[in-house]
Amino acid sequence: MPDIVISGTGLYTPSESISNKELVESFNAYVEIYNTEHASQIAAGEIEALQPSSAEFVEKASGIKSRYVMNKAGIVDPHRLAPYLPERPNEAQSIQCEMGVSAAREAMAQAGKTAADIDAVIVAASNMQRAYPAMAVEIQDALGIQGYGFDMNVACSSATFGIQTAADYVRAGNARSVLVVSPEITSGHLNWRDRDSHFIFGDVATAVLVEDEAMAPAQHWDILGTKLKTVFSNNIRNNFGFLNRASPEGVGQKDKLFVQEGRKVFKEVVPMVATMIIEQAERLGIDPQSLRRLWLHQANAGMNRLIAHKVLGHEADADESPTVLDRYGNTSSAGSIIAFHKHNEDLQAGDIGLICSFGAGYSAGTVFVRKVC
Ligand code: CO8
Repeated sequence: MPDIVISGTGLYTPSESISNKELVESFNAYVEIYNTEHASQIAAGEIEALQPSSAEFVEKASGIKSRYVMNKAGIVDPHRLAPYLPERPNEAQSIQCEMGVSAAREAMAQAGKTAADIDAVIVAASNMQRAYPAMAVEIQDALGIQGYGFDMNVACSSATFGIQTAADYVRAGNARSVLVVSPEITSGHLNWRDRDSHFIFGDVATAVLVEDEAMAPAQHWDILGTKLKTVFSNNIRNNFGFLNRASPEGVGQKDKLFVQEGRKVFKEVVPMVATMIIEQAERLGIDPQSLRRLWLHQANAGMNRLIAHKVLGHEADADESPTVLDRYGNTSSAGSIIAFHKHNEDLQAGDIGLICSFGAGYSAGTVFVRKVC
């Protein structure tokens, strides 16, 4: 059976970003407009006045300071609070394809690979911009890759589920080199008018190249073991779909955009993920406390602090559990891959670390990796 490795990673970061201050200013302008327009109903007790948001609360509750987005103008317009992402003609490259291709090219370049070396493309992300043709097939075509491609969605855990799926294809001999691409346009599915969640997400794309070690470059990461878990929960949900459409404003149809019970998610997911990591480490004969670095899903700084503490047995510092949440926000499945991509070069050969994701489903995925050379 082949040994399976990560031989390259790539990242596409949008050019525009929104600070907490900018976001809260436009949200609060919207609140003022809404409350003024509905003053008589509010005074009559028919509806409740909207409450302003606070940049201090956002940073304290989540650890997020800013987020990258594909379109800033629409999101910070208090009369709109939603990105302008116009539909493109079918003949034009679609936006998720454009982002994914950019990340994929970097991963391929890092591994010294051309399209001819790659057998399959998996697009693993929380939201696809259309039902079909699969985003993966468009990305495959744009890169000039033969073979096959398909999309999969396990919300924030999509990338780690994609990595295990890719590893399984290589292990089974169905492919030797598989690109796992995660173009996350979370801004299209976030209710920017919801005070409880308007600050959470950002846009980005990542790519991971999973290969048979025999064809990998000298510098790569061995995949020591992967483990996936899902437990049904309604605490994070989005009912958008071909049977249920969202209005651009998301008003009156809140469940057609992202909704969550954030407190419950926090409380239920932390122990589930920490236990899963510790059990899987022990199964692989790895002392969890000896893990050199944790590249955790980037949803909330407090969650990551608690999970890292439970796994390592002490408060983790930024070197042991790096964060990208402050600048990127929650980028769904891409979060742990961004952390890995940006914070792995300084590790030494033989160092063992963990890429871990968790989110809606509930879902969680672990990928234990060891640096080679
Ligand atoms: N400004 C000021 N005050 C606020 C604000 C605000 N914006 N929002 C809430 N408050 C107030 C509340 O009203 C409340 O006041 P009071 O105590 O008087 O009632 C107080 O602040 C506390 O509110 P919360 O309980 O909501 O605040 P928390 O401390 O729990 O923090 C978080 C909220 C940050 C959401 C936190 O609960 C959290 O991060 N939980 C985990 C969330 C998580 O990990 N979710 C996973 C989502 S990712 C996923 O899997 C989905 C993938 C799909 C991606 C596509 C996306 C579009």
